[in-house]
Amino acid sequence: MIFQEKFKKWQELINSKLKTYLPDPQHQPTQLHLAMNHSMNAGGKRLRPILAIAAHELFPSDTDPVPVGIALECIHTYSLIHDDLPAMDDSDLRRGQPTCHKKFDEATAILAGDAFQPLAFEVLSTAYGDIPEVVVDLVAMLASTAGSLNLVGGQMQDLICEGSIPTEEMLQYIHSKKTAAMIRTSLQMGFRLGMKGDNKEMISLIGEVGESIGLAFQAVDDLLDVSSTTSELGKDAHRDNESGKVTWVSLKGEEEARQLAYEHTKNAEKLLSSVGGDSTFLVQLINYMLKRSF
Ligand code: GRG
Repeated sequence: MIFQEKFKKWQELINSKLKTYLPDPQHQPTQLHLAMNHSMNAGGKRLRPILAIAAHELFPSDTDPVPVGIALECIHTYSLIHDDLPAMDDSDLRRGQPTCHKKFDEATAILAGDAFQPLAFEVLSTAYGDIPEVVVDLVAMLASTAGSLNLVGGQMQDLICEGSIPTEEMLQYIHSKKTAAMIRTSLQMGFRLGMKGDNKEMISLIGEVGESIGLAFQAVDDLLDVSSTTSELGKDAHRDNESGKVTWVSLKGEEEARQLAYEHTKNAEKLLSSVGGDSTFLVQLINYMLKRSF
């Protein structure tokens, strides 16, 4: 199957499975559940779930990787809802739709984001309840990635640095925590499902692959922010400059940011060759992420 068809097939499967996990807006409080459905179904690319699925394909098992993808997308969507809030990025548009607080209100958006966090862990513990050692690992991986040493910490540091010029090391720290951590854990969680027993070395190696993919992804995101329009991106374009956010593009220029994205992608490919297994789809996916236009 050609890459695009396979990517679309997984996107559609994730979207249809998401419907079975999202709370029905008929349940009280309707407004909260409508808000969760609005943000989740607004049209995300589902890259993190598909990365998890691609990592599972390296050494596939009979265990379904889709619930791992759903859990990742719950944490990712919560982080986008909260990032868009007036106290953070104050954005009007996300995934081509009004942001959660614009469509509903601020309190509803905060609570919708909050509700996605336990939902992620509920999905993992119910879907893989018959393999408790796997649930324990998946929960530990996702919880640590979502926490103050990764996603939340990266976001905090990003806010602290707004309006100042961070060092290259600081910028790399922010991107590693805010963006790459979720991509790293997507690969590790998908890979974990196919692993026989505990193999810390392989998990760490696949984590390095994810770190490189994540840093490439952020550099591409920064390039798209300056070169694309709001309607192409489905979110407010030129936001980094307006909010005084320093990126690789503003720090080093577009050419260097493009080169950085390329080098991180090639490094990920190189590391992947030491992991082994069937990396065809994952290699195609990371090159698609490098060339993406939205
Ligand atoms: C609020 C705890 C907390 C964290 C927020 C996700 C995030 C951290 C900030 C969003 C702003 C941003 C540009 C982050 C870096 C790149 C990124 C995560 C982009 C969005 O991911 P995509 O392009 O989005 O995969 P879709 O909508 O396709 O899922």
